[in-house]
Amino acid sequence: MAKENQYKFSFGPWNISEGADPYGPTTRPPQPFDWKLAKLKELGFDAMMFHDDDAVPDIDSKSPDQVRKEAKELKKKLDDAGIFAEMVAPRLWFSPMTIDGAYTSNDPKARKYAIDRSLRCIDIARILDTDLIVLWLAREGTYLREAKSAKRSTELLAAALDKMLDYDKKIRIAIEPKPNEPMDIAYIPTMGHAMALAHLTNDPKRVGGLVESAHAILAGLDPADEMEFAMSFGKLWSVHLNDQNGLKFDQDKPFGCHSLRSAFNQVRALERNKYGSKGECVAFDVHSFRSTKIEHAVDHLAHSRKTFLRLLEKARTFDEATAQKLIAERDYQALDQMAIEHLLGK
Ligand code: GLO
Ligand code: MG
Repeated sequence: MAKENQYKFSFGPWNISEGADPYGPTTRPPQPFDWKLAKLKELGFDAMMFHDDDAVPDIDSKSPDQVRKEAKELKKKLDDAGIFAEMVAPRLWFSPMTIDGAYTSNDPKARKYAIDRSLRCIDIARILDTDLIVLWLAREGTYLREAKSAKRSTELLAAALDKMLDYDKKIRIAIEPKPNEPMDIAYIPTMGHAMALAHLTNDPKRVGGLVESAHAILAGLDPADEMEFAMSFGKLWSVHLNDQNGLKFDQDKPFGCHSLRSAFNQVRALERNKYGSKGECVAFDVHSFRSTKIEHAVDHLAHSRKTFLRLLEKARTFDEATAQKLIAERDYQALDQMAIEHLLGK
């Protein structure tokens, strides 16, 4: 198996989930945070991702002092386990305040709520000793075009980012684009949008991106290309590896389970651009199938990591010299077969 050297792995508490879907209830009992942290360690992961309210549950009902106190307790727990926090993300899509969007809501009180909450999230990140804030802009879109303006929404997003960048000069913000779900059409659907939005802020170099494989596929794009696009700006600050069978609901399947070839190309993109050499993590934003029994509640995470390491071996042993020769000869037919044979193995 490939050496793990520069790669550090993470997942979030929400990736050990209970199997509920819009059509049926949970199928597995919930597990406490300490159980999830112990599993993360047991599986050989290095870091955990957090929503602000994973770190401090019921955050909206707590004073800033209480939030800080609980974040410090969590930091101690992580230190004791030898695990670091990769990032913190404000969960801006649950509150009754953000029904019509957070930063782009038509209600100024909702927009203020979203910014205040994002600043609390930065407080937590500071205490957990990470400079990375992830923004999945879940409800920043509309159900109908007449309800909002894309130009005004883009300006509101840039203004919200400015507030965060000004609040703490050390944080970096990684935007996690997604084209749809829960919204019909989201305002920042692709990495191109995220990179462009950075340039409307007062500190573009501190605004980068996170590519989730499934989100790129939902946008009709190639995840490996989305990753290399962000890396050409030096701005791929995290990845959420998973898989997705075409244009359906967001499936968050185990990495490589639908398209091994696409997964191979994602790993190859990361490897050949030395992803991870500045401490970036490989995160798996995957979910168990609803049918999974509790005894197997973390298998999708172990499997995703194992598949990544197997594909890393494949990326490292890909015959680059022959590939270059075939490219020079424009024999892409042979290059295609070479990639297939390489993945099939002996
Ligand atoms: C949903 C997203 C979500 C985010 C997470 C971190 O589609 O992938 O899981 O990654 O909330 O912000
Ligand atoms: Mg994600």
